[in-house]
Amino acid sequence: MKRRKFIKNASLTGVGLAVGSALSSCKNKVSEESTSIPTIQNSNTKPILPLVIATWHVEAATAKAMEVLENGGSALDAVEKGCRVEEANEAGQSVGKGGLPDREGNVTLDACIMNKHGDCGAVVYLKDVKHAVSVARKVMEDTPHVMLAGEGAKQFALESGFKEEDLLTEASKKAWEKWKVEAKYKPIINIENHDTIGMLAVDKNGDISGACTTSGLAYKMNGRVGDSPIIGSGLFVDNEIGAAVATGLGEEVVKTVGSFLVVELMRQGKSPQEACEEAIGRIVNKPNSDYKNFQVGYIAVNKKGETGSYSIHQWFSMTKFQDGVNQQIQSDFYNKA
Ligand code: SD4
Repeated sequence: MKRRKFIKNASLTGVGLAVGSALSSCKNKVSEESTSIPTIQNSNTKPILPLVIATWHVEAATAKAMEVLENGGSALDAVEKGCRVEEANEAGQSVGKGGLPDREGNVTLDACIMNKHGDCGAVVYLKDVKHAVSVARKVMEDTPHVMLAGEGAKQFALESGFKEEDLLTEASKKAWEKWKVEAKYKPIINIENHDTIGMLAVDKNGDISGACTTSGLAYKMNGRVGDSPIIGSGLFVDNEIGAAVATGLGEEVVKTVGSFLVVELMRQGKSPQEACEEAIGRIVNKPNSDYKNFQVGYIAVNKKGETGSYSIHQWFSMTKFQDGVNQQIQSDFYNKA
């Protein structure tokens, strides 16, 4: 099992240990010998804006988003442009081009986006168009709808000028062919097939937007859609309160409407960290919860610019770009047994 190596985390104490910015690194390359730099995560002072956070180790994506924000772009532009970096990265086998296919060899993408007004757009089961997040934005901006699926989503994308291309790369095809030898399907925790990118940005005006994009679970059933494009589950933004985004086994996120729950918990006064922890608690504390066999992780930001992340199992991380530092922060987690 391929595990990522992470820096140590101290998110519960409000102190994160940082990896120096490595803008050119991609998510599969994590230095084991990182220098740690203490950073204050939560404070009562004026938020240091702009700010970007994303699920997993995606420093190139958060760097792109920050570039947009520093050039005066909106949080919405930032999350879209940031997510596109991973969608175009063929080495990442869980987002956009190069995503691992379903059991029948189809690469199908799910994505959504939400802006400061609470407007949102989503695509599900999108084939042959890699920038699902941008198609989702077009759904939000150019249609009277929130979600388009399958053939209709593709038709809309092509009519809107998106390029049609085969998303199944040689590497992903080989991985699928190897999988077919045994064709055993069960969600596996903490490996590359749980690697959706969810991104939240707060621009210099304090306005928040978010996006989420994925090829979904590797070797899923044909037609399966997860949490990532479902507003309230994979992503939720309330510009008055904050925002949250999820990764991991989508079915479990959908059952607890996870991202909406995190935002509502922040509305009740919880910090982003406390809200993420309680939302994970809702999953693991269910009677008969099978949490030992799957992973879910949340990241969140509030209006004060405080951030949090939490997962069921170890090895989930958040990338955070704030105040000139683009760093990976390992998430605290529930299952310490
Ligand atoms: C899904 N939540 O389709 C996504 C998968 C994921 O990292 O997050 N992978 O269920």
